[in-house]
Amino acid sequence: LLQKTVFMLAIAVLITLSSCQQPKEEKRPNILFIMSDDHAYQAISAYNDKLIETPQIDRIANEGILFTNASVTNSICAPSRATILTGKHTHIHGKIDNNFPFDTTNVTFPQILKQNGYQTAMFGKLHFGNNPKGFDEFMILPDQGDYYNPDFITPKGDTTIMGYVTDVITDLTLDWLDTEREKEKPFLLMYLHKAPHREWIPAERHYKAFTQKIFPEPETLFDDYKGRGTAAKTAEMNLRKHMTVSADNKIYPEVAKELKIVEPSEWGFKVFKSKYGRFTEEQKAQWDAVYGPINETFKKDYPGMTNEDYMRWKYQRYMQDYLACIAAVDENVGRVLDYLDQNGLSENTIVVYTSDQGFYLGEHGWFDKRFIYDESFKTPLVVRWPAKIKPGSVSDEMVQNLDYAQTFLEAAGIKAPQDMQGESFMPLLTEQADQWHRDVAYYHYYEYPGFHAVKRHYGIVTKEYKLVHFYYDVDEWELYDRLNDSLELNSVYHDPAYQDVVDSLTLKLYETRKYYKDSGELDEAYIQKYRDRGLIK
Ligand code: SGN
Ligand code: CA
Repeated sequence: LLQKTVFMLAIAVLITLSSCQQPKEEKRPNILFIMSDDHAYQAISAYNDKLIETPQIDRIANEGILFTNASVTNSICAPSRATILTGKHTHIHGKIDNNFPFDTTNVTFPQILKQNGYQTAMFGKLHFGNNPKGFDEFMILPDQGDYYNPDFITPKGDTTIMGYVTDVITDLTLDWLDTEREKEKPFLLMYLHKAPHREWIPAERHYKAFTQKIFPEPETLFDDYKGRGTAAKTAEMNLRKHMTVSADNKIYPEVAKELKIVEPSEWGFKVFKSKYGRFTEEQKAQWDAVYGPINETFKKDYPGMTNEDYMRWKYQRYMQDYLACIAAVDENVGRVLDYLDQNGLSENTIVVYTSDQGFYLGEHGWFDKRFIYDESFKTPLVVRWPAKIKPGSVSDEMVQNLDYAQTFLEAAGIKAPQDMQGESFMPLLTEQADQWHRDVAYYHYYEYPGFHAVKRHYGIVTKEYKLVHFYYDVDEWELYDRLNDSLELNSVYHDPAYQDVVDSLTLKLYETRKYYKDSGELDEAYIQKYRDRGLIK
């Protein structure tokens, strides 16, 4: 008996020792990456509640961390998405604009997670011109997708689902969680909204309330661009001049024609007809019931409107529909958060809410994005991970969409490939800000000539300054003092008082371009690609 007891004791000691030497492996987190399309941080109440309340997105911020200085490396859809997936700048992964397909020989973080035992799925907008790699399951919108009764591309073929796109993408996401999720594996779920992308068509349940609201105007609605360079003056994204009264502002083409309004082109009428044409008879009736009376009022008011009145009217129409789209996004985000709670998944799931870039909500008289100026350079970012992040945290560090790949890989305990160019922001999630190093964010925009005519430019942004070089058909520099001119109304590049800043930042820009392997030769090579495509001579 004694022998047996000693033997059992020895076994017990051995087991205890070995479990001490190898601490219990931490369970790898799930990742729920929620991204909407063109959602401005100005339209999230966790950032600012003057336009809309977004209680569900705010929940992520309140129970996690809010980043006040998150940005993108190139403020346009597909390039941003390619940067998110590869952890590389656009000049490296090659998806510099929305035009040509993504090069699928690039290695993406979902592929790496999948190889390491994650279950992976993607639902919603990708906009790559080809299918995503590294996903066990996907259902994506073709190109920009449609708001009503959207088509989807799936590995098994194409399909159309009746309903409102934001609800439909959420249904697909919840259905996957409920019926496809393999409970023994961690998951990466990319839940990607089309909303609130142009032409801002809300869900029927939000038509009425939002079309009756009046929203505060931004103080730069009537910006004359005096303190800026040529690019701001020639961009084609002015609400009055470039927003279409039909497709964008929902005036029937026949009403616009009767009033002799000349659209930016016949294209506005064409887009209206194709979008309206997708509605079922019932959806048309619901639309007409609310937008019909708006058309009637507009018919009466338009002849007496000054340019200024028309600008103001356009701003209100724009905000009413744009923000109504966000109301549906917010509600649906709430459905998914509730699912996580109800299924015991919240604690160890990293939930990210962000947008593929920022957006102008009438600031500087604009809509759209593309510029390095704040509203489009910055993007919303809130992250929740109860197992690690202290609730109610706020960070003003300059994280970028470049950083997700390395952040998620680190969270999953996987070493990131050497050639990824971002920096894991895990230290910022875990109160170790001293382990975070970026003091300069690099930016490069290419899609010119193109939609909205925003000139090619690159630049660097620090917490204090922004230095920008516009090139190709101009050679202009701008410098903004971010602390003293937060609206970015006056470039001080030529102000002698800033000469030292210009000198040191020019050097910093040169070093940053070198560090990220960008260069004048590469700029020239990408211009040549535009020539090869026949987009320029
Ligand atoms: C469409 C829009 C543009 C928008 C681009 C890119 N026009 O072409 O206003 O800038 O998409 O947007 S539309 O009348 O067809 O809606 S992105 O988010 O995909 O980059
Ligand atoms: Ca976008």
